[in-house]
Amino acid sequence: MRLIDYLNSKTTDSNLVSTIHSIAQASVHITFLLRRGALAEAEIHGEVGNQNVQGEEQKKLDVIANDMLIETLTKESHCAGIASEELDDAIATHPNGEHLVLFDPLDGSSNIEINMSVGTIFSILPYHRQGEMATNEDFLQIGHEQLASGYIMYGTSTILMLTIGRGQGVGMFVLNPTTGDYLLHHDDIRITRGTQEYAINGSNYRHWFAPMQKYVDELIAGETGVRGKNYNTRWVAAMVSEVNRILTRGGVFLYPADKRNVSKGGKLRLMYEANPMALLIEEAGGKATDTVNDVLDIEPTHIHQRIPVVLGCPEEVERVRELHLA
Ligand code: FDP
Repeated sequence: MRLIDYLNSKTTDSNLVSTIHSIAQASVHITFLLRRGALAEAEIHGEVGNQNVQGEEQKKLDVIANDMLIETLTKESHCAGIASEELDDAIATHPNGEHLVLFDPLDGSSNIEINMSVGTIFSILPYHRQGEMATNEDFLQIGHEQLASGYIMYGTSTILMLTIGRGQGVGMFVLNPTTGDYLLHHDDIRITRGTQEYAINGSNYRHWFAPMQKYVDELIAGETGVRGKNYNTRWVAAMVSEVNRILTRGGVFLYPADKRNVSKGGKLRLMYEANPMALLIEEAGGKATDTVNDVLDIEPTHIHQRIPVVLGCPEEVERVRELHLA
C-alpha cells in the first residue's frame, strides 16, 4: 500500500494528508542527495563554518536538507509556519494554513562523515490563528497536541516511521528508490516487552546524577543484580537509529541531563526531537519521560528547549522514573 492510500484509509483530514505528503516528498530528495555519498563529497560534505542556534558546527548537508524541507513546505498551502533546529526563529509561510511543522532536518549529522545512518525528525501541530502570520509562540504547544509525527531514517534503505496519533498506531514505510514511493512495510508497530537492550552514552557516567548512575549500575550488574537478567548496550549516536531499533525490536534509549548541561535543560530538543519520538513510542505501546513527567505533557517555553529523554520499553522507563522519584 502506498503512503497516500494508507493515510487516506486512516484519516479524512485531507489537509493533514497533504502536509505529511510534502514532508515525505522532501525526504525523497534528501535520500537521493545522501545516496550520492562520496561522489558528492567534494561539493556537499564539510562544514560551512556557521554555527547553528545550539552552538554546534553545521555540516553542509544539514543546511541542504534544511533548505529542501523549507522549500517544499513553503509551497504547501496547509503549512502556516516552519520551525527547524537550523533556524533561530520560526518562518511564517501561509497565514491560512492549518498546520505548523517542526523538524530536525538531519539528526545525528556527525554520522555522515563515517557513512552511518542519519535521519529527519518531524512534528506537525495545529495552527490556531488563521489569517495572521505565525510566530514562535504559536509553536509552544504540548506534545499531546501533535496531529502527526515521524522520522525518516536514511540507512541501508530509507524508512519512514509515522503516526497520526489518537490511537491510530505507527506505520512503517520503505522507500522504493525506483519510483520514489513510500510503501507500507508494517502496520501497527508494537514495542516488544521485556527488553535486554539499552542505549546510552556511557562515557558520560561520571557527569550523571545518582539515580541515572544507579539505573545503569543495575543493568550492568545483569543477572547477579536486582534486575535478574543480562543487558546489552547499543549506541549508534543518532537518535533516529536508536528509536528505529526500539520500535523494531525493543529496548530503551536514554539521554539524561547531567551536571554539565542541567542548566540548559539537557541535550535533546523537546519540540522537534523528544515530542515527535514520544508520540511514536506511545502509539507503539511504549513510554517517554524526562525522568519524572511524561514528555507529551511538558509545557514548552521555547522552540529550542532542551530536556532529558528516556523512552522505549515501559518497564524500563518506569524503573528510571521510580529511581528519580525515590
Ligand atoms: P547529533 O548531536 O549528532 O545531532 O540530536 C542530538 C544527537 O545527535 C542524537 O541524535 C544522538 O542520540 C546524540 O545527539 C548523540 O550524542 P553523543 O554525542 O553523546 O553520542
